[in-house]
Amino acid sequence: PLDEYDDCWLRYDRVGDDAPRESYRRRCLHAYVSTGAPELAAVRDELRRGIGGILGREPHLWQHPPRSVDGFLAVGTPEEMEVVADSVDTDAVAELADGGFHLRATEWEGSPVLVVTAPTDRGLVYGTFALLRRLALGRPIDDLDRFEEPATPDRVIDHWDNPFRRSVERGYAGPSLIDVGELPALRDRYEEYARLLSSVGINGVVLNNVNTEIPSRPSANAAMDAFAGWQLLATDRLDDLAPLASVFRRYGVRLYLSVNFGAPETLGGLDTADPTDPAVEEWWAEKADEVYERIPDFGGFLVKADSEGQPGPYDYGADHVDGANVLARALAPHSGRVWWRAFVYGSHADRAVQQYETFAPLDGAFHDAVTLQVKNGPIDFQPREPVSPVFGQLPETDLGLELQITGEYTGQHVHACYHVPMWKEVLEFDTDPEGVGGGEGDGDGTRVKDLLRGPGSGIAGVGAPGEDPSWTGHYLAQANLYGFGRLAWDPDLSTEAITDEWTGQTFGTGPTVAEPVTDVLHESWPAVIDYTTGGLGLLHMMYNGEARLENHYDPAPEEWPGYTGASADGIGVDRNARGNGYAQQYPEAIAARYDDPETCPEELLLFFHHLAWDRELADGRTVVQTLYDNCFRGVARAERLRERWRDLDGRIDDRRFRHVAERLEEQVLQARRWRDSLVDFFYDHSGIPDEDCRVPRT
Ligand code: GCW
Repeated sequence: PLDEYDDCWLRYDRVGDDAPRESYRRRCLHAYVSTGAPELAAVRDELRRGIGGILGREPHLWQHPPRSVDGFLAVGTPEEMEVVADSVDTDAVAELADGGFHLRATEWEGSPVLVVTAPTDRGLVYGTFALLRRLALGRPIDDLDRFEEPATPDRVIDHWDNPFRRSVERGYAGPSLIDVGELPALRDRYEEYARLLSSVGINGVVLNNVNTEIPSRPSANAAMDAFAGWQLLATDRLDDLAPLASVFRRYGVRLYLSVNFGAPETLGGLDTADPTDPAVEEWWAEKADEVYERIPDFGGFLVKADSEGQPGPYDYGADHVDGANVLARALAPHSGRVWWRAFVYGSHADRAVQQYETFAPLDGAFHDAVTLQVKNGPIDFQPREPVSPVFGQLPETDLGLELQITGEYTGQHVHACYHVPMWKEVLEFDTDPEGVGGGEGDGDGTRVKDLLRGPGSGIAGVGAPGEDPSWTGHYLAQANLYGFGRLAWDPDLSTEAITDEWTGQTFGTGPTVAEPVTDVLHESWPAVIDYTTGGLGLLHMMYNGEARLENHYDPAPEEWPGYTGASADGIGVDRNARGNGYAQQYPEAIAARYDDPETCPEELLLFFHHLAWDRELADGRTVVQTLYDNCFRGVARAERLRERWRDLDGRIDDRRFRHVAERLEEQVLQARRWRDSLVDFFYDHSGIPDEDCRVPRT
């Protein structure tokens, strides 16, 4: 039925003959699960659903080791369960990071046993999901001996949901998934959502938009606007959140809130929110106490300050350290954290330069409980950007990488666009190729992923899910939610490995299904880059429009001349030594590479350089010809996505087949619109026709 939520990658379809079903049955149809914390109830439920689906029979659950049967599954900590303690290296288990787990197939009193263990209850949940993933993918279990732990402590999803009107900024899957206005009443889907998040290792949810008030936006319904996100910190609202926090807690997921920096005034009635004022300090400390009385495992506050109309320390003559630290001092006694966003711009002609300039001088001054949350690129979630120079250059600051799961600039879930390869590019970026910071050098210094491993660091992913039964609007966009979690857990995973996992669990492991799905995913990002940017590092040619919820979709290359630098003599922006010096914000080796058009990677060329239209690139084609060719290539790629998907007709369920097929049809039309708009724009400025006579268009 249409109102039922899609199971996404937790379908647990019956595995086929090619899976080692006999050993699955032997080791999983009887399960001895510890009865400890609330998380263990989640483990039992998941085993029923998972094993029940995969093997067609629910496991028998035991409260003690089942000696009468030939093989069983044991889930618990070594302290609680003797079977476990007997079967594993308990010291190695004790050393695992929070969330880490150990899976081991062995024998106990002569019978086969499969152990899922961990030092914490959260780890048992992750271990259970990891085991079920293996089974769903038909992978062997008889030699299992695997230790896993998350690479980064906090793996958080940031909702940009506006309570209580339930709109989602940059959301393309209907209204808010969580109806905060209806709390404390709960809906079944909250638990389903917690399962999805936990199954990929996400351990935090920020409930509301970082825009906690939208003061400048006139609304037809002023009464609704009055209920902006800043009100969630009100005492009675906090009461309402506690039951929701309990649902998430069963799955090891903590709640966070975006807070408004002006809250001491707007909510507390003080006459200032100046972070250096003792009354303000006290207000935040008391507020934090109130939160933790109700939600003992609360994650912390996320703050967008001094950015796009949100209040911040600058309003009081203070700086970002003052601002972040006053909140940190309030949260630290409860082990909570402040995620302070670096997305601050407005005082420079080119916003790319501002974040590094603002935050580099503050390195070392932030409280230990502050995580500086930095978008992957210096502009704003464009289809492709260089990695922000903040990464690698604030050694004394805990960093959180902010990625966008939702497709604000990548087709808004009408278009398919798989973000995992883009995120891999970011995570693998070497911030210190010469090893100046003590790394190994020669292209193997400190990668972005290495910066996110320590305590206090983390990864945040913006949005995607909504009330739509598909969760994400486009079924293929589920792959981005999945991939985000998996990469946050283990950034060393390859794109291919993640695609295999997602595709196998979501559509099935057989090649006739897995190969077309994989091809579509893998070709989608290159397609979107080509037709929305021309593939040489241009960006933000999207229509801005009036309504925030609708913009950034259509092509409008003329709208933001500052981003393209298009003129009669050439195109691109001199973010280099001849221009605004952005390239020079990077360490020397990187700066040198970007500063010279000969060594600058072609896919970023026009991000860093304003070049003549007829300048020749490495393969002998001119800049403008390459732009034309890439735009046409983008449409050809979009058409291939559509064709390849057709191979799945009759091989997957009709509902998902048709839903995606329709969107790919639309994607082709939109790709052509984009191409036409871009090539016209390039031609209008350059006056140079296409060598293949496609432009000017007739
Ligand atoms: O790019 C902008 C988005 C805004 C968003 C902002 C931010 C939440 O278009 O919708 O506001 O980034 O990240 O703060």
